[in-house]
Amino acid sequence: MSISQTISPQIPPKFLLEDGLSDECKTLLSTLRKQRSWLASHDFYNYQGFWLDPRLLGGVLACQQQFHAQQSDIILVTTPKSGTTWVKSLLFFLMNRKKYPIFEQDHPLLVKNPHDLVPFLELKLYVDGQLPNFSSFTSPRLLATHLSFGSLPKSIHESRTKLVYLCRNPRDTFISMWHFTNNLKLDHTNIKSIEECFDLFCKGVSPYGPFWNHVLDYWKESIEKPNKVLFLMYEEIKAQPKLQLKRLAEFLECQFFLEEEKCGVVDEILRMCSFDNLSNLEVNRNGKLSSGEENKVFFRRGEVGDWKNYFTKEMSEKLDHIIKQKFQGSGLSFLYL
Ligand code: PAP
Repeated sequence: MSISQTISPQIPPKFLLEDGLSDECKTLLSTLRKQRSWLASHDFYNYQGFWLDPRLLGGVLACQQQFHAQQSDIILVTTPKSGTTWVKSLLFFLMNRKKYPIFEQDHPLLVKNPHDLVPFLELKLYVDGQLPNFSSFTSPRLLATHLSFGSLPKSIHESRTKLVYLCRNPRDTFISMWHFTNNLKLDHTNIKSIEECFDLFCKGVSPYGPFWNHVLDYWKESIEKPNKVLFLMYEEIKAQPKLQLKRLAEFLECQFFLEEEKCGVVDEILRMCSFDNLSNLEVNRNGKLSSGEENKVFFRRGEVGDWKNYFTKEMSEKLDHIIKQKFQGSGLSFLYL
């Protein structure tokens, strides 16, 4: 499939627009290491060890300086394209099942995209450097971020805030990221090839990359502080959705009652959040996020193993070699199919 077939013209999300970089960001950017990025229009900058689109820096700085975590906050942290949309919806159903009973016809997830209900700190709430208004959030606040462990706002480390971490095997993550980046491009004539992006990914240059540092930092933290960080993998949720949802509920101390299980609540949450169901809702077929992206760009294939349609033998070997080296001794391994 050629990438041009998958592109639809759309309004670029706010964080990709040219203007609006504060003087603080411009000064900081001038001191940071840069690398050519997946986007032809500008470079990535290395901030605190991770590669960032410069237009995200304002949001990152603002949330680092201004976000005050509450003890009851629940923050979903993910590597980009690891299934964030899916787990946001699972979290929202799970934590709000008293307020919004699962079987009701007017559940918010039927009319809103999960990204609007569980917003990203640095991409949505603090994107213009503004202090967001949290007044509509009820406790526990459900929030999300792609930030690396070391770049999280200090108050998250210092509070009892729980972190749910999600990652995905690097091959499918890369393919999903490549499609998504191409869909976000403003100038479709300047599309970078899969080979070029793969080369950058292998060098650690990807949104919020290096991929392996992001994953390893949270993995280690989840082992050291299992009550603070729950480590989830896309492939494991695919393979054993019920088990993983119950694990999530247990970690967040909101286990399912026997009565709920008997009534089919667990199965219904999984059905509602399934790729088929979510991607076919009118809001996700034709709606847009408040930040401008079309909701449908968050739903592509939703499978494990799509990498097989793109990876050559050489690509698999090269990435395997890197992953083996980076994850050696960590006890962590990925599932590819
Ligand atoms: P983000 O980082 O921009 O928030 P994220 O939701 O993490 O994106 O990743 C999108 C991927 O999750 C897509 O994968 P694909 O490109 O390989 O298809 C998307 O299809 C997949 N996805 C979205 N919703 C679901 C779901 N309900 N179940 C399984 N996969 C899903």
